[in-house]
Amino acid sequence: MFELPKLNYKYNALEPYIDEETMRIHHSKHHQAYTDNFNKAIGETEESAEDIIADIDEISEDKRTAVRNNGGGYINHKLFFSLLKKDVECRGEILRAINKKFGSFDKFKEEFGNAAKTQFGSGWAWLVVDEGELKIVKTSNQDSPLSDGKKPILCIDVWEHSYYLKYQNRRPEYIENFFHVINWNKVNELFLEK
Ligand code: MN3
Repeated sequence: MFELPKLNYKYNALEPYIDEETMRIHHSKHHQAYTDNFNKAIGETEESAEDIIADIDEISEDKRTAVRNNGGGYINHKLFFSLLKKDVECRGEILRAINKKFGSFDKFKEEFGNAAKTQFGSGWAWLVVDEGELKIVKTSNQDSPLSDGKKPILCIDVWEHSYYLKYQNRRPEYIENFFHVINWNKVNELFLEK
């Protein structure tokens, strides 16, 4: 049985960029629902959720869509919530790699922001490591880059439930403010694991 991962910060810790009520509902309702529905879809298993999603084609066809959507929702939110912390500076290896790949941090921010803005409908924008290289990708619904063999190290949830209470239709403002709550130390750790 998979359990809802606990947050190591309070629901109000990301104010004013992400409001307390959004965090409470997003974690205790949405992430909980993905967790419960993933358990229902997958049943007993010894595998990690990440491995299941990476090898999604091995799941029998009758269960695959439910596992992909709810297992994806489970691991995507697990990563997303673990990467949030206010006012952490981007530095170290990850900053060097970003500068090398994108030219500058501002250029990276622009490209990542554009991916998040232009994801049509519900989905995610990601910074991934793909064969040793940093890349920005988008996915729809709860699809994970893991299913394409890419390792996600940063993600932004652009489902309306992640910003609508505070930002309504102003997705670009949510994305701009998201840059204040990225735990770059954690992103750096994931990058160095590659
Ligand atoms: Mn969400």
